[in-house]
Amino acid sequence: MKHAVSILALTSILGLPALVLAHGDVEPKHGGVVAIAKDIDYELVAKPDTVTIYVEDHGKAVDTKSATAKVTMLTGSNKTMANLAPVGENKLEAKGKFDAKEGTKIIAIVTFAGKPASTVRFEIKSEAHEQHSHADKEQTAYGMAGDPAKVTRTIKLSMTDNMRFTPDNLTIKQGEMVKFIITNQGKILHEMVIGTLKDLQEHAEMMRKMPDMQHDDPNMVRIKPSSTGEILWTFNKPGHFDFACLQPGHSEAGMLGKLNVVSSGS
Ligand SMILES: [Cu+2]
Repeated sequence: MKHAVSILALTSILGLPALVLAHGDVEPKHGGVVAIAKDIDYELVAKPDTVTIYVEDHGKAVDTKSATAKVTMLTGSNKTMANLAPVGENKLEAKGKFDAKEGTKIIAIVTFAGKPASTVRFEIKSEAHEQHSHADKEQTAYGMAGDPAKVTRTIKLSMTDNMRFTPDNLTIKQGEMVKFIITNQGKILHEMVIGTLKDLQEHAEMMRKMPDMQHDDPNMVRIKPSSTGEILWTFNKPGHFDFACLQPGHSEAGMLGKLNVVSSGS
């Protein structure tokens, strides 16, 4: 077998349904899987002995000579890490032994010199699945990323070291585009992640496996002590959703909240 990976697809590590593609489909050019982060396209090709990431900006190759990438592959409970270095043109590559197969989740932290790192997530799916990309404004069961120009409501929340959000039970009308302004009043790091309890639990599990992993998904914000952060979220689907702090142990200690999105028809 020359290659272990055939058709690849991508979802977020939360396993969110990839329904709407805000940036449109980007076709893989090298037989890999394409993910978009901050408007840059990344194509990951995983072979048993090599992992390569190709970087493009709207179809144009991005010179990667000042870039590096740190890749974490999770296949079941097996974790493999690799540091990718520039190998010319728009490529970053690492040699090693990689066991990428259906179900493998791959997280790449790509850093260009002098710029903040981007987190890019890939998941290898079977051939039966279609190619999807995880765009920033992906529709989820609990809404989608908001637009700062279209905020219709602001909700202030605080988080404390006794593992509570205040308030922790919110009623929102379907269609509201909410700007959450969240203040960490504690002395330790907290975060707020919006989702369904199931997604949040899966995410918490991933956090336990990779405690150093940084995130930049639109449904979450990580807030340092005595600091304030924001989430912009459009609640375009009715239902009962949740939010939580997924720092290890926090949601288990009660750092959770409820979001009740009431249908615009009621
Ligand atoms: Cu917390």
